[in-house]
Amino acid sequence: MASSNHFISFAIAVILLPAVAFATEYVVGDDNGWTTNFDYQAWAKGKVFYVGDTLVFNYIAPNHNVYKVNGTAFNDCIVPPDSEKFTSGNDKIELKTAGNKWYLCGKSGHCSTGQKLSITVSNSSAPQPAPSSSSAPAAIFFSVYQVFIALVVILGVVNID
Ligand SMILES: *[C@@H]1O[C@H](CO)[C@@H](O)[C@H](O)[C@H]1NC(C)=O
Ligand SMILES: *[C@@H]1O[C@H](CO)[C@@H](O)[C@H](O)[C@H]1NC(C)=O
Ligand SMILES: [Cu+2]
Repeated sequence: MASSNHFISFAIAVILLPAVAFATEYVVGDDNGWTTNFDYQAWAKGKVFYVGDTLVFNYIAPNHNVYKVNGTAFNDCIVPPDSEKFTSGNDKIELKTAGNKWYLCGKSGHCSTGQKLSITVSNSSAPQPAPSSSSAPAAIFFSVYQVFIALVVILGVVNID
């Protein structure tokens, strides 16, 4: 009895997990934080960013900032006047849509010395969560079926004399 309860709890957890577990928080530059003279393209290389993930920019507040810009501004290290700006020093930016995203520091000379990050965000509906959430109902069905059969056997309901 206890084991069937455990199994059902486990099965429910398996269904609920993908929604939460795959939202990753990325600290940009890891322990280096958001600074000049760091290769953020090398940092981003090999990482796969999904919609729902979050970027965290850590820096000492007045010394840097984060602007979300477009590709042209990124390449030229300029900040268009209408750009979204972050200044807290612990800026958490959720990746809400798929596509290319560009960020840079607006302090004079910082972008041109490497304080810029470009990433590509993928639709989260892509490969990861899909298989586990679609196989979970089948797992529950079979476990319930097995528990039922076990009960039938234990209770001796199949006493066909
Ligand atoms: C980037 O933004 C600037 C200023 O808002 C604009 O003039 C330019 O056309 C934009 N470039 C692209 C590729 O969207
Ligand atoms: C992401 O998914 C949305 C809705 O399913 C779609 O409209 C959009 O084009 C997709 N974007 C990319 C980059 O695949
Ligand atoms: Cu800076």
